[in-house]
Amino acid sequence: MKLLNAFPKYHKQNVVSHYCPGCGHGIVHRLVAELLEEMDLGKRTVCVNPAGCAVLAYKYLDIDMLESAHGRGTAMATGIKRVRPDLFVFTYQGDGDLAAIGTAETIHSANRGEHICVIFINNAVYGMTGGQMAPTTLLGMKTTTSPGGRNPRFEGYPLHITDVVASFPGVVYAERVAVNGPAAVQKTKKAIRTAFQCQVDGQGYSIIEVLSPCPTNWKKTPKESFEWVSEVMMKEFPLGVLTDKRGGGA
Ligand SMILES: Cc1ncc(C[n+]2csc(CCOP(=O)(O)OP(=O)(O)O)c2C)c(N)n1
Ligand code: SF4
Repeated sequence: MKLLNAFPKYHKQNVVSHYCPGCGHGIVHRLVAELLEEMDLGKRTVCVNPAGCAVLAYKYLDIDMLESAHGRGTAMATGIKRVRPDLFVFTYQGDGDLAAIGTAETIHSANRGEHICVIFINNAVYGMTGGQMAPTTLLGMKTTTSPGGRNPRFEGYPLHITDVVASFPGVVYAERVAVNGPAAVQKTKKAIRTAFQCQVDGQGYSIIEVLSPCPTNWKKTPKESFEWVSEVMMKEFPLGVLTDKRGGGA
C-alpha cells in the first residue's frame, strides 16, 4: 500500500512530537507549514521561537528559526526584519512569553508598527514550567501558583493584550481564533493567512491570538479541554477580528 505524504513541504517528517496529546501547538505548527508552502514563503522565512513548550518548534518546521530569550521575540524579529526587509519574519509565542516577561517588547514593537507577524498561543497558563498562573489565566482558575483559583483582589484580571495592541495605529490586523475543532482550525488558518499577507503586502504589524488547549496543565482530557475552550475560555476571550486597518481602514 502506498502511503500518502501527510506532511506539507516545510513540516519535517519522521519526528516524534514532544507535545502532549490534545495540545494546540502541533495544530498551529501544521497550519503554519501549510501556509508557508501555499504562499510560497518558506525559503525566505525566519521564525523567532520562544522559551516555552514551543521551544523545540525547530524540530518540526523546516525553515530558518532563531531562539529568542524568554519574551524578547518581537525585539529580535524587529532587528531581523529591519536589516533584511526582504525576509518574511514571524514570532511564535506563548502567553507567558508574550504577555508577561515580554510585555514591553510586545507593546513597543506593536506601537512602532514593525513589519512582522506575531502568532500568540494563549493557553491560559505557563505550560512548559508546570502550569503556573499566566496573565491570561481566567478568574477562579486553579493553577500551581493560584491553588485557590485566580483572585482578582491579589492577582488582577485576565490580560487582554491583543485588544490592547489592536488599538495602536501601527497594528494593521489583529484577530482572536481557536483550534478546538475542525471548523475552528480552518478559521485559524484563514486568520494566519491574512496576517501573513499583511507583511507580504508591506502593510505592517499583525497578530493572531490562538486559544489553544493545554490538557496536561488544565488537568483535563483532550476532549474536555476542547470543550472548555468553547464553553469557558471564549466567554473571557471572545473570538473575532479586533482590528483591520488593511488599506488604511480604522
Ligand atoms: C528569563 C527566563 N525566565 C524564566 C524562564 C522559565 N520559563 C521557561 S518557559 C516559561 C513559561 C512558558 O509559558 P508560555 O509562554 O505561556 O508558553 P507555553 O509553555 O504555555 O507554550 C518560563 C517561565 C526562562 N526560560 N527564562
Ligand atoms: S504542557 Fe500544555 S502547552 Fe505544553 S505540550 Fe503539554 S499540553 Fe502543550
